[in-house]
Amino acid sequence: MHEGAILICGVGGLGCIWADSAHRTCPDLADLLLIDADEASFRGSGQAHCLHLDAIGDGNGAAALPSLAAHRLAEGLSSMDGLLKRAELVILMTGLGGGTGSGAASELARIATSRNCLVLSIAGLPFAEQPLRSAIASAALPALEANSHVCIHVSMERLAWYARARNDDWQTGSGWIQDLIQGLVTTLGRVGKMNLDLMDLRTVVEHPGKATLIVGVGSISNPMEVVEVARQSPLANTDVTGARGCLIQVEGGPDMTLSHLNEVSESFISSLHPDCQVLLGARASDEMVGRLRLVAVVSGL
Ligand SMILES: Nc1nc2c(ncn2[C@@H]2O[C@H](COP(=O)(O)OP(=O)(O)OP(=O)(O)O)[C@@H](O)[C@H]2O)c(=O)[nH]1
Ligand SMILES: [Mg+2]
Repeated sequence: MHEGAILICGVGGLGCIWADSAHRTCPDLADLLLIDADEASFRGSGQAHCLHLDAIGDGNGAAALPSLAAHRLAEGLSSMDGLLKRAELVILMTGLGGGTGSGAASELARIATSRNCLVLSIAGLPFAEQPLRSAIASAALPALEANSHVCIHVSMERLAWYARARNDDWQTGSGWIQDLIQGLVTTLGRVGKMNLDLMDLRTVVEHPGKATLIVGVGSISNPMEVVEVARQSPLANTDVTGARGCLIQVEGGPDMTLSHLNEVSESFISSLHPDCQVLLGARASDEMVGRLRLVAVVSGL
């Protein structure tokens, strides 16, 4: 594994599905850690490091209580010491509202932060018609936010709506989570024309205030549409107007020109604060031919 390692980590059933499908977009650039009480979450993920939280050993996922899950995580994580030691950036994904994710995710974030990792969390929030799950999620969210450098809320409702529009599956993140992670990991894990790295990410997330992540993908023939898609990515209540910090990466194929790059980045930046600190990166790769992707970390909200 490479220097300055990126660790993609799924906690709980849904978190493991998201993490696994995101990792498939960039298997050579990041490690994968799956954590759940239910062993079924580890099936089919050949490359994953797996942490099974079922201390009793009945294999059925008996971590129904968040507090129990947090406790088991702290115990079990010692076996993953090397993995955490290597990681500089932890991208943590979880669906809140069950036992495992709601309990163990914030504990993992706390441990990773205390070891000087940059922690970026993606938290799925339950559907409105799940009142009990919603209450568990609301109780769990503050600790996850407090222990993460960036914590994005993803409304599952919005994800489901988005998935229908894209004819995709919401449980795997409707393509949106994969795009986001692929964009972020290739931005940070590979050398581009204008290179952004983890130091840049740290600089941006250190602006006081909230931070969020944005991604948009589209055809190179319509750069403005890419910006529009990015502005509508399925996050709960995100308004980036007036942001003070922004790391923005534009990716395309060898057919991407400087004018594509300018059009996308300037249009996006125009909605931020006039004094916003902007770090801009760009990268061309063969697999992006005919397409453009915008990935931004926006902070100081
Ligand atoms: N409607 C619906 N919601 C789901 C489904 N699967 C997961 N969710 C949502 O995703 C959240 C997290 O679910 P999981 O990831 O399965 O929970 P977990 O962390 O594994 O927790 P435990 O299984 O209780 O230990 C739930 O609160 C639900 O809101 C599903 O099949 N249908
Ligand atoms: Mg589960």
